[in-house]
Amino acid sequence: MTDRDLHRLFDEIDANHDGVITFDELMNANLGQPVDGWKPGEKERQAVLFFEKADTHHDGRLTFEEVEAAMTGQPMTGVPQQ
Ligand SMILES: [Ca+2]
Repeated sequence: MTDRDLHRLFDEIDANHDGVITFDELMNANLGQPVDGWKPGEKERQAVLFFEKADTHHDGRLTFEEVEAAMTGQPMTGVPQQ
């Protein structure tokens, strides 16, 4: 994923375009193809895991920098990509 892809993804998830992603925005985002084999509730579980991992400020919101660090710091597992 390039930096440009990441910005596009961030904008897509940031539904109200205030520059931060809330958990609700993450949950409501259409993250593309469902992942094969995900059980009901798996998206929620993965979203919680991703949010907890990415929210290094622990303020309940994800900035672009937090998302970037989470996405590039280690390979994404489970969260579907475009
Ligand atoms: Ca937002």
